[in-house]
Amino acid sequence: MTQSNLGLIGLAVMGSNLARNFASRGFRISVYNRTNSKTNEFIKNFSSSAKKQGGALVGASEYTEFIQSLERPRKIIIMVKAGSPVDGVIAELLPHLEPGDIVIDAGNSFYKDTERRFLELKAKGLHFVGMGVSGGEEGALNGSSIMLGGAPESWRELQPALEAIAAKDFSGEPCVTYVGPGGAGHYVKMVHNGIEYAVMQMMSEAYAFLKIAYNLKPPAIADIFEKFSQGKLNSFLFDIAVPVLRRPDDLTKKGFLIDKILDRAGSKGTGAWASKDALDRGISITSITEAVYARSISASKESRVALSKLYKNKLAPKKLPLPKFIPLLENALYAGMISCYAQGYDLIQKTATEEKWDLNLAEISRVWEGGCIIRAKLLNVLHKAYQTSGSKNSSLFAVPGIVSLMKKYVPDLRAVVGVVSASGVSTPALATALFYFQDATSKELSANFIQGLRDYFGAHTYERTDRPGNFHTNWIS
Ligand code: NBP
Repeated sequence: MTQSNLGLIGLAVMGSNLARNFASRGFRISVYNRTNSKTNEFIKNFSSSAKKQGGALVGASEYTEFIQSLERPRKIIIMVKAGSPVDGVIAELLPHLEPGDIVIDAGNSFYKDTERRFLELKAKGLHFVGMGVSGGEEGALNGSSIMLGGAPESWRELQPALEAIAAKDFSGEPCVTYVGPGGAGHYVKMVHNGIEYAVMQMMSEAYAFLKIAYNLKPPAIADIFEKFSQGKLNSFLFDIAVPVLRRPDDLTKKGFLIDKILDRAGSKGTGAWASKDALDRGISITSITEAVYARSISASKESRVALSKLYKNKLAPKKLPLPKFIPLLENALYAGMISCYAQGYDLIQKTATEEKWDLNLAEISRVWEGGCIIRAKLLNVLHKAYQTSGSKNSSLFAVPGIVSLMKKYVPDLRAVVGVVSASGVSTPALATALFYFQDATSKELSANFIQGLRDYFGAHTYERTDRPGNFHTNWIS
């Protein structure tokens, strides 16, 4: 019997598209799903096209059959709901596996779960890989951005197959990389998702201001965003913003769909994971966390509506003529997004140091150039800036190519935050992007004042600027 190159468990949106992607690149892949009818349906729908593309999809209704169909060492991708289902699948697989087999969790698992699973399987002579995959349904089918964590030998074993299915970066290279051991791949994917939250929040702040202060209708905002996407803000998210804003409401046949969508944002929690982890590690990722909070406050629609009746007096919009404001906004978003990447990269660096991961921020920027939700021209700028500087892990604000950009665009970020705030529209992500930049690049902050207060009420001591040591003052005498 011809054996399959790979196995995949979980035939929902991501798993089925990933399996089709492998098959379309000539791989033979066995698939299994808990609910067997989905496996049968999948094979019925896609096996003949897979064959035409030079690959093969093989359905299995039981684990024994599934395992026996795989070549050794077995490479098994799990693409099921994150959390306990992953542990459940691993437990079911274990009796069938042999030392050297590789189990790959390609879902959005929390990196600490990945670290635990890595160690548990290592103790049994098995390899466990935590693989961050970004790009949603379309990416899974046509090419995602892939961040792999695990043992280097697992990477070497999987590299050819993953390179075949990954998206391409700006130079045509596959958007897949070995990030580091254990949970490193899922960690970097978690930070990617946090950045995704912040970028979307900044875009929604720009949308809100154009809508409220300039009274622009969705297609007019779409025109502005379309121009942005043709320039330095070129990105997947600005590209898809245009059809989202232009879509008429098919249901009522009146107006635009965006105006009918309830202003309550959902989330799967990965942004909050990044924020909690940053708090634990003492790293500031304010724009990411503000984006998480913005979704939280959006969820309390009823309370917002009730309170809005008590506070009707919004400030009058103070605005510049639109043609003057648009280039400022474009520059502000650009600087804000760089600041947001700097926050995410600071978190990655701190974690890499604490966990002893040898991460490379040029390479991480590179694999985000294609396939993933945050793919953008800016990622190529960050990748090249790190590469040219030769420093793979310094603060983004210290990288020479970025210093000049921030010097050029931060004044416009400052102007936009001022104008928008004064008009009564909230800009939590953009404002904190500015504050983060200002604080991270400030010689002096106001923390001396905090230390004075802390020493007064709690004798917490303080350090002095003119001599070493810890000091306490008896403030009351
Ligand atoms: P879902 O997250 O919706 O999970 C559905 C799959 O999990 C089905 O195959 C289901 O089998 C299986 N499953 C469940 Br639920 N519990 C199971 C259990 N106890 N044992 C075995 N199988 C179980 O699928 P998805 O949207 O394709 O996402 C898969 C992973 O990829 C998730 O971790 C997700 O966060 C991540 N991800 C998703 C996207 C996206 O755009 N959707 C993007 C990037 C990453 P059944 O058919 O028998 O119910």
